[in-house]
Amino acid sequence: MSLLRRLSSVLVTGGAGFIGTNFIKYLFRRQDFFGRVINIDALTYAGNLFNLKDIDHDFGGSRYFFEKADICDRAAVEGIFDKYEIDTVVHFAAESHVDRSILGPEAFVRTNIFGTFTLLDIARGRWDGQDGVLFHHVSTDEVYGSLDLDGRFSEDSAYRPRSPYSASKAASDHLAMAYYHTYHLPVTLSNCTNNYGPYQFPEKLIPLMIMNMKEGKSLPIYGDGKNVRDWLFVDDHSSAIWAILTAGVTGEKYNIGGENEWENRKIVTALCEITAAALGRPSDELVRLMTFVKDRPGHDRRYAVDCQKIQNELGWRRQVDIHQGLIRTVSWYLNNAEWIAHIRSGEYREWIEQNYARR
Ligand code: NAD
Ligand code: TDX
Repeated sequence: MSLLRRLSSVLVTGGAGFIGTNFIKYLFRRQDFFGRVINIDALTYAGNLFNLKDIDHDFGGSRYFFEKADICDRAAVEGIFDKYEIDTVVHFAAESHVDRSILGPEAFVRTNIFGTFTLLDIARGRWDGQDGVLFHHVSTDEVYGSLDLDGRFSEDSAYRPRSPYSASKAASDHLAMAYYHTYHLPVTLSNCTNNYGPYQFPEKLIPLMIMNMKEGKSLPIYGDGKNVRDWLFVDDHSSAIWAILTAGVTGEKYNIGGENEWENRKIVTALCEITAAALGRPSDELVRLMTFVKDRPGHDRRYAVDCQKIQNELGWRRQVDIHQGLIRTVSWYLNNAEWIAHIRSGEYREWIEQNYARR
């Protein structure tokens, strides 16, 4: 049996975002993680350090460090690499919302392509020939394009991105693999389906719907609502990344999926039932809020991935079933009014400035 790779000084980019936050919490919950985490985040609209108040309280200054930095800023990132002797990069930082990429693609090209290039290039320079280091690039199933009713994407499927977001992620995937093939940078890559769970910015389908239900606002369903997404609870994404970091093979890519395909209108109906039960209201009242609106331009019809490779080679399995995951998610959003108020008001930025100014 091969030994698991040890993680000592882990640079998490975009750790103040949805998946990055959940991943950092996941690492510190693990009994077999003894390393430290350096979270670098530019704190865009999607980054919220308030998410990690507990981690900062328990581990700040000893095993957890935050550095406000833009991944496109070479000098800043080089300084952080040197200061913390980074041996592992888990690269989440990105512009992540498809609708925003349609309205303003430039930020996506900048952060997702140039930012990823900058990180890869710094890792290449700093790690030149070093053993035991790893750059893990976190990506999406959207790079493969859109499916009809049948079939699933495998790791060998061709890239056919169709939105500025997925095109920018596809470019970043190609850069990561190019750094492996050309410069022998130890790289792994994962392409995951739609995540859901706590701390997701309420522009994405599931948190937006829960918050609108709570406030009695309409629930906008794009097009005919028959687009299909495969949903994975965010902690299952974290455990898959852990499996890759500790046992993945460099130069390999791994699909990660929930094997949980839902039409949008059906998942929103399920959310109406769960949220109604939690609020003690009749579900019909919430279902009536569903409103079919103009479709997203270039809206991908269906995503689904074959994730047998990570299951067979690394022994990863999804743990959270969709019904339980949705109940946990609804309950989190209904019980975290303070987080929602922060994210909406921008107050959390003041909190960051006050708290981090003292360091
Ligand atoms: P998110 O938008 O919630 O968080 C992104 C984080 O990156 C934020 O904290 C933001 O401040 C930070 N950031 C943005 N630009 C930056 C820059 N230039 N420099 C430094 N930090 C910057 O995104 P998410 O949903 O947590 O997604 C994380 C990663 O996972 C992304 O790479 C995304 O493509 C990928 N992914 C997401 C999903 C999903 O369903 N959300 C699924 C598959 C893959
Ligand atoms: O108001 C809405 N109404 C609606 O019908 C919103 C916000 C979305 N939708 C539809 C569009 C999609 O078919 O719901 C589906 C899910 O939409 P999003 O939550 O915006 O996610 P998606 O576009 O599928 O992309 C997500 O999953 C893959 C993440 O945002 C990406 O970062 C990730 O790579």
